[in-house]
Amino acid sequence: MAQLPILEFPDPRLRKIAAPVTEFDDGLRTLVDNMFETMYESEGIGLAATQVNVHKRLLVLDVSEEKDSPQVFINPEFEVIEEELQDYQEGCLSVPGFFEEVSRPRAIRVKAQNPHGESCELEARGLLAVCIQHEIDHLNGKLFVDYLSPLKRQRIRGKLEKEHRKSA
Ligand code: GNR
Ligand code: NI
Repeated sequence: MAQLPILEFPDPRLRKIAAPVTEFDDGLRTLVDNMFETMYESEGIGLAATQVNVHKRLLVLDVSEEKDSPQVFINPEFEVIEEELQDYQEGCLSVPGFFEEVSRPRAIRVKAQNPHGESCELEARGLLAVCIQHEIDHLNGKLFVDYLSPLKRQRIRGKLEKEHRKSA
């Protein structure tokens, strides 16, 4: 297994739209393993392929306390089943150090495939619903900072660019 580098805002590669996964092969399963290692080592609760510069429609997550419930979603799609919004203080491994409230529909139905190409479906609410929507946004080139005011987004951008210059 290998840990993969994570792209950070405002890297333009985070804006790419990911393409559907079509090959359910060993290469895909290796990518999934490496994404889990990267997510757990970074202490994230989710990771989209976009964040590791792979522009394919897959994400991994584990929202359990014990970190013993890995879930993989390939070619995920969702529909809102409860329009009522829930606010959650979101963070992102691609926007390190910043946490801001985002409102999203509180319950969704998700359709996806597993690493063998089999279809699965589930209903999600609470943190799981937040995380799946956050990750699917990544696959569509969208970040949680896009929900903030332009001023807040600009300040975060400026601070991260300064960090990147320091470490370059
Ligand atoms: O680790 C993460 N925590 C988190 C907290 C609130 C809402 C969403 C998330 S996802 C984030 C990991 C990440 O960046 N996934 O894309
Ligand atoms: Ni994220």
